[in-house]
Amino acid sequence: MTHYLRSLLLVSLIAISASCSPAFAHDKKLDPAKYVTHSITVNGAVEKKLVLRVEDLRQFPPQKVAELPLICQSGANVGNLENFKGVLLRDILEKAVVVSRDHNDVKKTVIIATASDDYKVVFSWSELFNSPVGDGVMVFFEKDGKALADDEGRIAMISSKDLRTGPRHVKWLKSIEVKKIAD
Ligand SMILES: Nc1nc2c(c(=O)[nH]1)N[C@H]1C(S)=C(S)[C@@H](COP(=O)(O)O)O[C@H]1N2
Ligand SMILES: [Mo]
Repeated sequence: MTHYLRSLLLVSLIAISASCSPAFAHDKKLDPAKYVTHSITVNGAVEKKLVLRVEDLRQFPPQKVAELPLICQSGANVGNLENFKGVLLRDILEKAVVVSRDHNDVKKTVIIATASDDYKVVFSWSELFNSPVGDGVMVFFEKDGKALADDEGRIAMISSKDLRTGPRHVKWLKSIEVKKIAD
């Protein structure tokens, strides 16, 4: 193997092993309290903008999950989510009412979930409203009957039917934005 190939391999291995905890993640692990959110906003292409605190989330039909393994994008098991309670993202979006001027608009619409550390994940409208994935996308606020600890904030999100559940486990959830991304 050439020297070049060997360094390339080494660099890729380092990148892969660090992919679950980039350098700036240190700060989040040491001082998670400053990322904690107490409410989420629902905005963008919706008829009613919402600001939802934990008390408001409790008004939606409750969803409970007993146990869910958290699998990082790399395939590594990074723990379990146990005994948690939340509500369907679909139910929240139904309350906000996704704007749809044309019959085909929703098919070009995505939902962007953003955390206070600016971590973002997207869902398509079709994934949430027209696929089994939607049954597992939850905004959650309770674990073992208690409020979420600082390492997740008071409000977080999970897509429990994903093959790898780590990436769309959004800690410190801050906002849900609805956006039509194609004309
Ligand atoms: N807000 C926020 N949520 C996040 C992340 C992040 O950087 N910020 N990382 C994701 C990834 S890639 C994984 S595997 C899980 C677990 O991350 P941890 O190992 O940093 O706890 O959280 C997910 N949720
Ligand atoms: Mo990850």
